[in-house]
Amino acid sequence: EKNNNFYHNVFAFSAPILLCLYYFFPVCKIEVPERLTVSHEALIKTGLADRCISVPVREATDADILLVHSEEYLEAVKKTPYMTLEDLQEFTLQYGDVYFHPNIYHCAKLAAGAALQLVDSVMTGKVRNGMALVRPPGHHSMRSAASGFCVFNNVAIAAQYAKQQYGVKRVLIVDWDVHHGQGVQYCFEDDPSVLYFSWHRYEHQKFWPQLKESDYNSVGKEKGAGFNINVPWNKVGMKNSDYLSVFCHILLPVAYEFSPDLVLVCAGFDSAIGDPEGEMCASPDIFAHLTHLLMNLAGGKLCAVLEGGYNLTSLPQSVCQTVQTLLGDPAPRPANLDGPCESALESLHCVRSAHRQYWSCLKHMTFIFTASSNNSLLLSPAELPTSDVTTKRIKLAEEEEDKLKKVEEEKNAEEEVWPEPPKRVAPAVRTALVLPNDVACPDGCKHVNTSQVCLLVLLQGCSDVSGFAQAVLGLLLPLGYEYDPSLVLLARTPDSGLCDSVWQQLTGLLQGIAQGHTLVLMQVRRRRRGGSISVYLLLHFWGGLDRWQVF
Ligand code: Q6P
Ligand code: ZN
Repeated sequence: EKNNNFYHNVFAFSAPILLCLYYFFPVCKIEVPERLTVSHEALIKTGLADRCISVPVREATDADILLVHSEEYLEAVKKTPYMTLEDLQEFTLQYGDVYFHPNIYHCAKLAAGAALQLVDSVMTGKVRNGMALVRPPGHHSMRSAASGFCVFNNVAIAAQYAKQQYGVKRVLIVDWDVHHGQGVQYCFEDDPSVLYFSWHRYEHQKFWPQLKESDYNSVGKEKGAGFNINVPWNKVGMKNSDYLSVFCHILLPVAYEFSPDLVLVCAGFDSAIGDPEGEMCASPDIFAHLTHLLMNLAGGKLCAVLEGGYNLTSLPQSVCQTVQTLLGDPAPRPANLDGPCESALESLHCVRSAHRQYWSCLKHMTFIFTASSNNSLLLSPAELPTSDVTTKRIKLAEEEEDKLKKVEEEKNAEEEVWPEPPKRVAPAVRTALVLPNDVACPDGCKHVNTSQVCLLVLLQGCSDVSGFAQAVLGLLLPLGYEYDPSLVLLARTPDSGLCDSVWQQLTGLLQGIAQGHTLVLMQVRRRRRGGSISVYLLLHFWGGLDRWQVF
């Protein structure tokens, strides 16, 4: 069968043993094979699977696994297929929130091997990017310990492998799973060649795995100081705006300054709405935007590897949003964005403060940051909470709130509902180029004949990284997202002061807005007077559109 490999770790469980294991380890009852089957079925049903190349899976070798794990641990896991149920139970009990099935060693080798096959495919240029749907997940497992459903650290192994096999100098790992991948953090804490970013439900250390080192002040050690970024969520119910704020004001500026050669994503979808672990409120289509925003880094080399995600409705929806974006389809218009909530704003501020000594893009705090009160994705300095005062006060207030919340939760234990993400459409021709009649059309572009070329100049230069971070990531992008236009109009003149790479990033990033409806106007010759009149005419001409964004 075509997807034989894919199903290896789906069908391998035999029911009686599985039942026994669940009986002994009830916390693991959400990590079910259906997570993969429903995700795969959704990819087939939406036609997305057909548009992907299927990469065969292999088992990770001992050498691969030893890139991250100790020999003792590997040898111990190797014995698990031969253990009696009793021995398995005992073996499992030395770790937290994990179970060992007799077949899990085999599956874990396939899961790590799948991530490596994906890295190979991307690094050799066989594919531009991709996603590996695997079980068991990996980001909690440590050098010598299993943890949180994880046996081998798939993504950490993939990062080490990319460095070793392809001489990759800098790897960015983005962990959008709702749990902290402490295994990844420990692995690269003192390594400046791997930048690890994780946001996670934390609730002031009350949420699993309840580690002090999951907080924002764990920034990495020694040479790796500044290369570990933790964004703790101290409340549940975080929404799309909170996620986008953290991307715009923390992750993206730092990622651009870091300038990775490869992006790996610990793609857990327990950070989506409806998930019993995360209890967050972000809609599945937010993953289209998170993916899009990362696809402009590392020349588009991105490997996403499944981690968590336990709601069997929002998981497949989120997987589809991610894969469809990887395939290049424009992201859907994000609905109802406003600013981050107060708790997210506090986390944001703490993280930026902890990291400003390491990243020049975070040094200028001047105009960024606002006012949760005016509810904007744009942040300004005026109403920043001061962290020492707030932490204690907030903690106290939260304990009270928690009590109330418990009562409320018990009252409405109903299932959460959210609208299914609307069908995303992509025009068959992605880009049209309108050229003066005497200019030859480059390969890959469709020539549209027209007699008129309009012109618009609005953006003035920012060619250094921190200027870019401030102007584009901290200002334009949040502004664009919040305004939610139906068309983005970009203009470039020879004297704009923008170098090609900045221009390329700019156009790429802004295509996440307005469903990718982007109109770029480039001036070839020097500007003549009357440019603004053409702009006016153009805007008038498209007056039927409801909203505009002009950059
Ligand atoms: C959660 C363990 C927590 C009990 C508290 C890569 C994926 C994951 C695993 C979460 C383990 N139990 N309610 O692992 O991060 O989603
Ligand atoms: Zn998780």
